[in-house]
This record gives sequence, C-alpha cells and structure tokens, in this order.
Amino acid sequence: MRSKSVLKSIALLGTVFALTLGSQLAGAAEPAAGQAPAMTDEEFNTAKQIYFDRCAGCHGVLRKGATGKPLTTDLTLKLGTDYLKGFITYGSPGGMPNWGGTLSEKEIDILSRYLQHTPPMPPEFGMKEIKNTWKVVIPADKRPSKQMNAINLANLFSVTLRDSGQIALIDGDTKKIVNIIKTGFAVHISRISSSGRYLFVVGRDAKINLIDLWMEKPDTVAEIKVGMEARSVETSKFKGWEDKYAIAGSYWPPQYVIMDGNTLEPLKIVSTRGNTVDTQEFHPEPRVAAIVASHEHPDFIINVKETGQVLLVNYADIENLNVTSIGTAPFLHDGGWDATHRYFMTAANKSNKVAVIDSKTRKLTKMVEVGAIPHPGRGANFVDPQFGPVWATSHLGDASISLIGTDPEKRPDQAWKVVRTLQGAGGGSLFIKTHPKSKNLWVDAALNPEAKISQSIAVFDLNDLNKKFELLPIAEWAGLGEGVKRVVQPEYSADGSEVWFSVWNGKDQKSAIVVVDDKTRKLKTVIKDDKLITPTGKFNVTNTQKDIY
Ligand code: DHE
Repeated sequence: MRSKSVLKSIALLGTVFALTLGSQLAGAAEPAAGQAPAMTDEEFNTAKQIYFDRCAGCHGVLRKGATGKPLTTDLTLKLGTDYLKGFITYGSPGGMPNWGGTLSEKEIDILSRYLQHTPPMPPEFGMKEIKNTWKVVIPADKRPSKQMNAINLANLFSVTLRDSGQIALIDGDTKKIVNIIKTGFAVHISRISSSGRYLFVVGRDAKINLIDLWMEKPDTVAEIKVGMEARSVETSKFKGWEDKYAIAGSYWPPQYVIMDGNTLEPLKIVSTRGNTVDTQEFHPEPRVAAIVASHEHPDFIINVKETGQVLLVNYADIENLNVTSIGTAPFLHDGGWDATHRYFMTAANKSNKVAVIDSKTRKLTKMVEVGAIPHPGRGANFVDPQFGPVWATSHLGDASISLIGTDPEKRPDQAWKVVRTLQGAGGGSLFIKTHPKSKNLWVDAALNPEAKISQSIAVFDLNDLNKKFELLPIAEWAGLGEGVKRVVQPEYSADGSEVWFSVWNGKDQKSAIVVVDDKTRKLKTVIKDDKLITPTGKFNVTNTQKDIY
C-alpha cells in the first residue's frame, strides 16, 4: 500500500511539475525566454560551492543527472527561479531532500538562479595535484610493531561526524570515544584493511586518511586527496596481497587511483570516461560509485555509475593493468557480497535492477528485476525459512524489500530470482541490515516524506517473514528534544548483539547514537557527547573487515 502511495505522490508531483512548468512557459519568468537570470560574480561563486557541496552528488557536476534528475539549462531555464526555489526548499517524495531548514532563503535564491546558467567545468586533478596533497605523517618503519593500546579493536566503530569533517572512534564495549580524528569533509565510508590494522576513510572532498589502529591512540599515519569529490575507498583483500594496495574512486574527476596500502603513495590513475552500456554514447562524467575487493582474485570490483560498467581491475601487475569491463545497466550505485563472498550484488538504481557479478569466473551471472530504485547499502544476507540463503535490498522509490536467492548449487531454480517481496514502512529507504547471529532484519526509510516513518525503523522477524514488521521509534529514543530528526544507517556490533543508529536533530544539529538490543528490540543505551556532531555512517571493525552484513 505504502509503495502505491509513494508512487502516487511522485505522480502527483509530476502533475504539479507539469502545471508549474505550464505557467512558467505561459510567460511568468522575469528574464527573456531562454535567458539565465542575472547574478553577481560573488553570488555565482557562492552558488557554485553550494551546488558542489550539496547537489553534485546526486545530480552530477555537469548536471546530467543520476540518483537525482538532470539539471541542464535546457530544463532549468523552462522551470524558472520560483519553481526551482520551491523544489529546493520543500524537496519531493521521489527522494529530493528538503533543503529549507539547512540552506537560507538567500542561498536557495542564488542556487535557483545559478542552476539556469551553464555549469562551469571544474579542473582536472592529475598525478601532480594528487602528489602535492600526499603526506606520510608517520613512516611505516616508525609505526608500532604490535597493538599498543588495550582497546578491543574487533568491536571498535569508526563513526563519520559529517558536518565537523571528523571521524569518531568509539569503543563498542565501553561506548567511550577513543579518539576524534580530523579528516576530509563528510566522510562517506570507512573500510578496514584485510589484517584489521588499518582504517581507511574517504571524505566527500576526496581526502583519504590512513589510520593506524595499533597506535596507543589510533590516529592518521598518511593522507592524500585523490580528486575533488569522492565516495569510495577499498583495500586489497586477496590472499598474498593483504594490506598491499588501496584504491579510491572519485566522482570528480571521474577516475580511480590505486595507492600503496601502507603509505597511500599514488601509483596509478585511471579515467572512467567512456561509453554508456545502453545507447553506447560517450559520457563525460562517469563517476566511480561502490568498490569492493575480490576474495577470489587480486581484483578490485568497481561500479561506474553513468556508463553502467562494472570494472574488474586486476592489481597483480599494475604496470600492465588488466581491466575487464562488464556491461550491466545505469546507474550503478551501491552493493555488497552474498554470504559466500563470491557474488557481488550491485544496484543499478535507475534501471530497477540488481546486477549479480561472479567474482570467481569474472562474468555477469544475472540481471535481476527488483523494486523501484534499489538502494541496498551493502545489502543483507540471511536464510529465508522457505527459500534458503538470500541477499536483500530495500528501495528508494517504493516500500518493497526484494529477497534474491543466492544458492545456485542447492537451489538452482531459485538462484538469482526475487523469491520473496516484503513490504516495509515506506519508500525512501537507504539501508537494510542484519547479522549472521541475528534473527532480525532492520530497514530504514530515511528519505520518506512522513516524519513518523523516516524517524523510525522497521524490524522484520527472520523466523517468520509472513509477520508484519514492528516499527521502532528510534528518533524518539534519542531524546534530542523538538525538531525534525534524521535517522541514519543501522550497524551491528561485532557479536551481533547490538544495532547502532545515528540520529541528529535538524533544528540544532544535536546528535546521538541510539544502541538497540538486537534480541529484545529494546533501547539499550544512548551515546551522547558534544563532540558527536551529525554522525552518519558507522563501521564496525570486524563486520567491515570481514564483509559481514
Ligand atoms: Fe552514500 C554508501 C554515494 C548520499 C551515507 N554512498 C555509499 C556508496 C556510494 C554512495 C557510491 C557506496 C560506497 C562503497 O560501498 O564503496 N551517497 C552517495 C551519493 O552519491 C549520494 C546519493 C549523494 C551524495 O551527495 O553523496 C549519497 N549517503 C548519502 C547520504 O545523504 C548519507 C545518508 C549521509 C551522508 O553521508 O551525507 C549517505 N552512503 C552513506 C553510508 C554508506 C554510503 C553510511 C555506507 C553504508 C554501508 O553500510 O555500507
């Protein structure tokens, strides 16, 4: 039902859009038709920065669209300033956030005018620029030879503090902050090296920090900026290559950079510009989305968003780089392993498909039709009582949760098919999580327009998937007072007994981490500290190191 209402809202939005467009075309716009509204240089530069920080991730630097709609001037000039202002202020049920409280009226006004000007082309960022940012803070031979702290590293969490450009390392046993480390802006994800010793984090501004967890107080030992905007980082995991290489993929420039895993020395840059899988047209901005490290070969597996190509980059000989390109569908976004770590399940979110890549044979296994705009994070693996091992994704565009069979040997008839569809609380879901020791499946709906839904989490009982989910009021449990809250990303403790959620209050950015007891589904504790500013992603060392989800 919920999925229908979200689609209805989107349809309604389309009608409003058409009507507004009609009235704009009827001659309401102030500048002459086809002309961008005037802006001072100062306004243009401010808007350029706001666009880069807030909008480029979804709409693209060149505004050709991906997770968000295209915003090229042939479209925006017709919409006009007033329409764009309304859209930016209030968002849409299709997933556009409402920037009303975050950006001021003045900022929204200049951004709306800026969108009607041709986007400026940002500079490239090549080896010279990358090398200029590279810093080894502590050389490898000056680092400890054993763990120098008493932290239970297996249950340490790396938590992004979005707006302060930091990460917090939180001890999962004591819930105490071990260290707060200055990083790039709005770290997107954290990854742990194969040995479990090194933590890699990537800022939205493409800054990578390499953090040594063995130091008395874990801290940065090397850093580098690999571009101007990025979302992904990974480390080599194949036997014999553990901790040897790191890789980061950037949104701008569209490229990936292979680095030394101990020092972050940049070794190789490869552009991802090329042709799309469907119409075979050249795309100037095919951004690098999720990257995972193969356990079957010395490969990094890379999602190239706009072209719909999954790249298998073999790092055995980086001088003679061997890249296999598998055509799937646009726009590739996020994904994760099935429980055996052989199959990479990745969302082509504007094609409503999940591509299954066999990392052993290095081939496409299947394209699976799922719900509207799949957004799995890394997805969730569990055993369906009726259909056996499955990997699941939730969706941005509807309330469904698709369970895909992942056991081609024992259940060939069900493998790589949606074997069951659950109905969650609503569309706008970003992440779904479980743990091998848990009997719960947690599904958020962070971008749902209804506050009651977006601020709660739906929990399914994996023993009885026919039972309706329970809706837990996570934002309320955070006790952050009045105001619209954001609830971001469930993550398990190493033993699977707790689930952690980030919560922040949009009004004053007061934040907390809500820890829920997985067995009882009751609030266990709330971690609060003035230093915890807008927490988003949380990455448990063991779960991240061992790809457990
Ligand atoms: Fe993410 C994962 C890109 C918005 C929090 N996000 C990812 C990945 C990509 C991505 C490519 C997979 C990386 C990997 O596995 O290698 N995210 C994008 C965007 O382009 C997008 C839509 C817009 C943007 O401008 O960034 C976007 N993401 C968000 C958010 O608004 C979130 C909620 C908070 C934030 O950072 O601003 C957010 N993204 C996350 C998190 C993960 C993630 C927490 C990792 C989830 C996991 O469990 O693996």
